[in-house]
Amino acid sequence: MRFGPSPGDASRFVSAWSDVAGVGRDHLRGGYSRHAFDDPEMQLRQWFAEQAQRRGLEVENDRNGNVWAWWGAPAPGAVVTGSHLDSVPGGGAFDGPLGVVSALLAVDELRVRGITPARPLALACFLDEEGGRFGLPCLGSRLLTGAADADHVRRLHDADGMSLADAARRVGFDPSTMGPDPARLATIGAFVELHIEQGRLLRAVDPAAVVGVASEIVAHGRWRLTITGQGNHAGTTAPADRADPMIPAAAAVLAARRALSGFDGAVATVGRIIPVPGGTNVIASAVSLWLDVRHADATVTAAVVDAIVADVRAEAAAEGCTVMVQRESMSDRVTFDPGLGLEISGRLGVPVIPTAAGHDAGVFAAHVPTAMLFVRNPSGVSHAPDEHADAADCVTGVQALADVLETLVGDINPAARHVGAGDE
Ligand code: HGY
Ligand code: MN
Ligand code: MN
Repeated sequence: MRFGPSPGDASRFVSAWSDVAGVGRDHLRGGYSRHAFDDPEMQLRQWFAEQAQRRGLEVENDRNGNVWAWWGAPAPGAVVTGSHLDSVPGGGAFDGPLGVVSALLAVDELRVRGITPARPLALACFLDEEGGRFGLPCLGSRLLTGAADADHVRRLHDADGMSLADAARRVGFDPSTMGPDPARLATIGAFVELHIEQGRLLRAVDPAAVVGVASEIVAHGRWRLTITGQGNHAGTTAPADRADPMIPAAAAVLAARRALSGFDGAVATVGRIIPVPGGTNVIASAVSLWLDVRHADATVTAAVVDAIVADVRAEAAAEGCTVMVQRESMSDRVTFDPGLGLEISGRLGVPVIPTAAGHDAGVFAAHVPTAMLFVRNPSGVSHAPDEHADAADCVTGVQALADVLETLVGDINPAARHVGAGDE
């Protein structure tokens, strides 16, 4: 089997990529802002459905806002591949869409190879993987597998106060259908997600490796801290008369970094902080901030959060403020199917690496044999406009995905295969 780009593949990738590259550009933040059920994400869903239909795939929306495209009638043992179309605010182009575009092109590659799958093959785009709009990541895969409560999800709201249910209805999706989908889950025989690598581990393990296979995802979660003080005038309020929630909030930001010295391998981030009312000449009355904390071990992740919160509470008490802590999401450490991962790594001759990034594949891993393919990211930068993967590497990723899918779906009539262009 061919394993390396050919001109035909590269131009096909560049053409497909150019279709999505302009959708959802964020001219204020840079990069892309594509969020659950917003116009850019809906535009990408539409593009995906059209591309799938052009390939003769049967497109359907499931009860949880995920989109599926079937090659062959849905049936137990189906092989599923896909990712997400939404981004973080001001995110990169590749995180999510690379897995979706690669899945479409992998179907083309299988056809070039003359494969007719012996098992159903489905391409899928999952709702709100980043949690960028409603705060709960991997929303579509969590709902499908029963890892998120549908009533709680329907009540989630975005920064403008719109509920997920209303946002869904606005685009013609009935949120009342949301809930576990055991029948669909039972059809999935294996799930494979291709994703741009986030971080630079692949290069550290093998500088020549273009593709890697995921071994695990570290434990990670999100905590919202709401710090309440006393709103007041920035000029006429003496320091002794202040209960300024920004002071404990500042402590939280610094504590997130300081806490790591006590926990090897942990990371903690405050990337989002919202003062109320947010006036330049106003002492805030309240501040909401979000902690993103990750470590291979969930108990260490919890210990890091406790250490940070203890610092914040001490600072808040000194400032006359109160602190409320809400855990918004938690994902335990996930180990991907070792057999599948090693089989893929051996077949492709590529390294196996862990990741600290969450994925829908991490949700499915608890239910079905699941694997992830990473495509080299030279800078390692992700969740930022500079995120980038070279087209040639993306094409190699498509071929690797096609190799994996070919192995998993089999061929209904191998004897009838013609030698596809470039097959050796
Ligand atoms: O946040 C994450 O780890 C993933 O990129 N959604
Ligand atoms: Mn992401
Ligand atoms: Mn992603």
